Amino acid sequence: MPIPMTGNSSNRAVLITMPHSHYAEKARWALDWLSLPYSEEPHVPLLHRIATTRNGGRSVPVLVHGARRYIDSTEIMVYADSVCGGDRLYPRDTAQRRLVETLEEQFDEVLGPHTRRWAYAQLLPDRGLLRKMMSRGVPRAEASLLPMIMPIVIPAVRAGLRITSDSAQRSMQRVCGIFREVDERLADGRGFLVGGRFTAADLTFASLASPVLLPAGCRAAYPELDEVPATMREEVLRLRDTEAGRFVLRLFSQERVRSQMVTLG
Ligand SMILES: N[C@@H](CCC(=O)N[C@@H](CS)C(=O)NCC(=O)O)C(=O)O
Repeated sequence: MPIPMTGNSSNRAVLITMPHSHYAEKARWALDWLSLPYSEEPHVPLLHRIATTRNGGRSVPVLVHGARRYIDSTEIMVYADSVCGGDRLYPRDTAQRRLVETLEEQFDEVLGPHTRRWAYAQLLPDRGLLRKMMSRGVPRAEASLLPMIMPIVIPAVRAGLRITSDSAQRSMQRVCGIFREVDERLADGRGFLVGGRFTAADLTFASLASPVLLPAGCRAAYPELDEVPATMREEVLRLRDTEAGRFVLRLFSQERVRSQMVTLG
């Protein structure tokens, strides 16, 4: 059972995010799962850097908890697991923990960047949709600046992530490769990737696969399936219809909804 920390404001952690970030969803899911009280502080792209650099980071998510700062989603999960007693997301068993960490690293380093690049390649041309995604829950003043920020952010994302139609296609091939590996791991009928229970490996796979599956229950600000371009929709539906895709949809519908205690603010 979750061990909630006392929920007074001095104990409450702050999670700095961008609304559409899948790495932020990974950290948010971990905090929700562990029932660690926190407030979320979402920012629009570019302005997020004011909040992250002030706390010694760069990308989102960043977790601020008292005097402590965690500037990477994995650091946040490891910290949150330990502060909530340990053995919740990272098994105490050494061999299992090593496998969880190996899978998490592969999903962080390969799956996350490739799902992001492919999804951005589909969505960058639709400014209206991007604006809706990037402004969800952010301070009103930041949302009102988005029309001025987007002409800077869109080319920066294209250049920074080296997005072309070829690179997007290659990213989808890498995503399919990882989905096949997960299919194989699940082929014996197991319900979770490691040790017969939900761990950081499952949470990381589901969160970082979410941009190509747009699962119900995901708290990242994604478009609805019927809002995305037809080519994206077809690919999402095809991926949902794989073992790995069905696994992610199940994790969101069963595990993600178990604990939702965030306060936006
Ligand atoms: N290794 C980092 C990756 C986080 C990441 O790539 N975040 C992206 C959003 S999905 C970001 O903040 N990009 C903008 C930036 O780097 O300033 C983690 O796991 O937290």
